[in-house]
Amino acid sequence: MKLFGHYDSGHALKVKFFLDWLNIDHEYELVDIYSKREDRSTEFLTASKFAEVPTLIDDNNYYTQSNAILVYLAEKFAVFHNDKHKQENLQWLVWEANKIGLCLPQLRCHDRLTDKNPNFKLSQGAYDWLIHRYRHDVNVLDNELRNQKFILGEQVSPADFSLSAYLLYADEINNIEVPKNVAHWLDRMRNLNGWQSPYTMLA
Ligand SMILES: N[C@@H](CCC(=O)N[C@@H](CS)C(=O)NCC(=O)O)C(=O)O
Repeated sequence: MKLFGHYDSGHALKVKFFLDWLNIDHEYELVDIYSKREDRSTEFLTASKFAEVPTLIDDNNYYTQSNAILVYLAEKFAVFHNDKHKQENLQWLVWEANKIGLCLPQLRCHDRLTDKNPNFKLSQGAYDWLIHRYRHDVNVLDNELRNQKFILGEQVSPADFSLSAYLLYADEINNIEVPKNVAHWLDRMRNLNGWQSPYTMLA
């Protein structure tokens, strides 16, 4: 199994942290996501339908889209307890892609990464809207976590790796607050086996 990623990618962090938590032996390769797409390696471009990280190669099959990769791995390593558990995970994985995964990556790129790509700079209107979206969505998450350790109860689930990934970079993003229940849950994520800073895990 081989994973392609980058330390600036919360999408890649979801998959790398999940593999490390599961203690699955795998190869890892850093892809320069700031390079021109056509300059990336042939192996990566062949495997990655969208030329993006994360991309996973397993048994000569190619997998892209972070949340879809989490589902593939959770199925392969029997992490879902039953159909209901899988469905509950899918609900949060789809929510993440449209909520936290919409606002935080763009805000972080705007605040931290415009030197690497000037196109990451947001207009004031887009910036204000994403901050507004974040504040609403993080409170949905905070409310859900008020009486439980992880998103689906007492045990960590694949959805936690997805929901937490960009929040684990929250201290790099200006003008956002992490509410109390979310902050405690992020501490629990950092206490799981396999956790290291993204800059170490995905170097
Ligand atoms: N929806 C995708 C997003 C993947 C994505 O946007 N990857 C970025 C890094 S976070 C990337 O590879 N960017 C390089 C490029 O687009 O050329 C997922 O969930 O995996």
